[in-house]
Order: sequence, then C-alpha cells, then structure tokens
Amino acid sequence: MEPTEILMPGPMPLVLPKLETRLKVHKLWEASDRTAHLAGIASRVKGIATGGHVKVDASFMDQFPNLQIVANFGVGYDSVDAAHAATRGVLVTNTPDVLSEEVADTALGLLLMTARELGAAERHLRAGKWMQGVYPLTRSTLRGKTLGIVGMGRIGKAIATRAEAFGLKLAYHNRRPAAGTDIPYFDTLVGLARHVDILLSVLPGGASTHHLIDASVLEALGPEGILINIGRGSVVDEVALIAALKAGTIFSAGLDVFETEPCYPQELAEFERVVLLPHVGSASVHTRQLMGDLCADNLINWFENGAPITPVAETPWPR
Ligand code: 8YV
Repeated sequence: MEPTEILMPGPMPLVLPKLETRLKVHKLWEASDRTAHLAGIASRVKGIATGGHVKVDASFMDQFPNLQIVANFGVGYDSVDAAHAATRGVLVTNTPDVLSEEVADTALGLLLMTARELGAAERHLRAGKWMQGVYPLTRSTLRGKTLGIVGMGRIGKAIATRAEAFGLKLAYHNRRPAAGTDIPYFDTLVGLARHVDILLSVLPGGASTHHLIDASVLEALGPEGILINIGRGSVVDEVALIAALKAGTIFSAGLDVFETEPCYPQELAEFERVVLLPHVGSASVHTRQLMGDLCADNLINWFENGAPITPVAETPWPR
C-alpha cells in the first residue's frame, strides 16, 4: 500500500523524523518552485504538519481537496483557520498540556526579571559598572503584591500555583469563571487591572483577543503597575504600551511575545528596565520534543487508528 502523503510547509526537525517512519512527508521548503510543487501534490495531500511557518488559512487549506487534518506544533493555533477547517470537516490538533509547566516557569522567570530588574542588573555587572557603584535598589518588588492572571486555562493555573508559593495574592479574568479554582474572578479586564499590581496575560491570539490590553487597561493598571505577556503579542496594543511606558502610566513590562515576531518595536528596547525575551516560553529541548512527538502522534493516530489525540475546540472528536 502507498504511504499516506502529508505536507510540511517549513522545517520541523522535532516532528519530521517520527513522521517519516510512517508517512510520506512533502517538504515544501525544499521545492525550488513551490507553486508548481503544490499543484503537483495537492490532490494527494491528506494532512498538514505546521509550525506557524505559513498561515494555514482558508485559501491555503482549500488547495487540498482531500485534506483531513492539520496538526499544529504549539498550543496556540492562531496561524490556522480552525473555524474554516471545521466547515470543511478537517480536523485541527494542537499540543496542549505538555508545555504548561515549562511556560509557567518562564512566566515566573520573566515576572522576577521585570519586578527586580535582573536583566538590567546583570548588564550593569557585565559592563564592569559594579566597581563604580552598586546597582540601584529596585523600585518594584513582589512583596505584598497582587498578580492578576488574564486567561485561567492550563498554563494560567500552573502560573497561579507558582505565584501562590511566592506569596503573591491572586485574582484573574477569563471569558467565564474557571472550574477548579477559588481565586477571585473579575468579569472585566479593566476591573482586574484596577485591582492588581501586576497583570500577566496568557491569552491566545486571534480576532477575539486582538489588542484587548489597550490604553484603558494600562491606565487602570496604574503608575506602579507591571505588564507581563507570555501568551500572544497581538493581545497587547504595542503602540499604547510604548506610550504608557513613556508617560509613566505604567511602571514596566516583561514580554516574551510580540505582534510581528521576530520583529519587535525598537522603542521598547530603549526602556532599560523593560524585559524582552525572544518567545522562549516553551523553548527547552525537553518540552519542545514532547510537543514535537504530540504533533506527530496526532497525525499518525489519525491515519492509523482513526482518532486524533488532542483536537482543538473548533473541531472536536468524535465529531
Ligand atoms: C512555541 C507557543 O513557541 O505553544 C505555543 O503556542 O507559543 C510556543 O510553545 C511555538 O508554538 C513554536 O512554534
């Protein structure tokens, strides 16, 4: 029997070896003429493995009349039009759970770096400035502070567990109250921002969360407030954030994600105490390999056993 054929638009070294043991993988990035290559294989492609290299939107998906499944590497799948996939009966899968603890660790690291200016303090040492004077006392601290988590899903809960151990008071905002937590709930983002000292967003991307953290939320957070973003860059209005940092509307920010990665606004890098990370939330060999295996296993399980492992909410299984 001929092996099932799938498309991989960009290189996915943590997914490819496992897939190639069971499926025929078309590596689009190796094709000299991508349009011609796609036209030649379009009717045979039954699955797509994607790591966000291309937007798997309606027009991309519709090139493949026999497409059955799109497997996304990552818990966030804003580069895949899952609503369109649902209308075509195409499954979409992501990689939840296996990265929650790693991303929560990174969130706490970013929070500590930002509140205690650890990046700037390290730069002070490396620049040989310690001899000339100690690094100034930090204006911020986590002591006695309240952390507001925006998005109380699996990662939000893992962050809450850690933050509790750090002695932080907690509150959260979500579309609706989350099950299995007695942390105080705020039904508006502005209400939460007004109540807390630090706002930490874990929200996914997409139209429904676009620029939710805007000038009004930053104003509610206040002049000693800190914004942390570990979810998706598109959730924060970066122009409003830069204006708020300039005006002292908020105190500081720690960001792992940006609107147009890998680009980021140069103006943000000019604020010495702001911490900027290159989207490393889940980026350890350990966790990325778990994500890679889950991405591959979703495809293999679908084609060999007729069931995906972790379908997204828009394309539940069984249907
Ligand atoms: C990865 C992520 O950086 O899972 C996600 O949604 O943002 C990260 O874990 C990303 O998926 C890498 O492509």
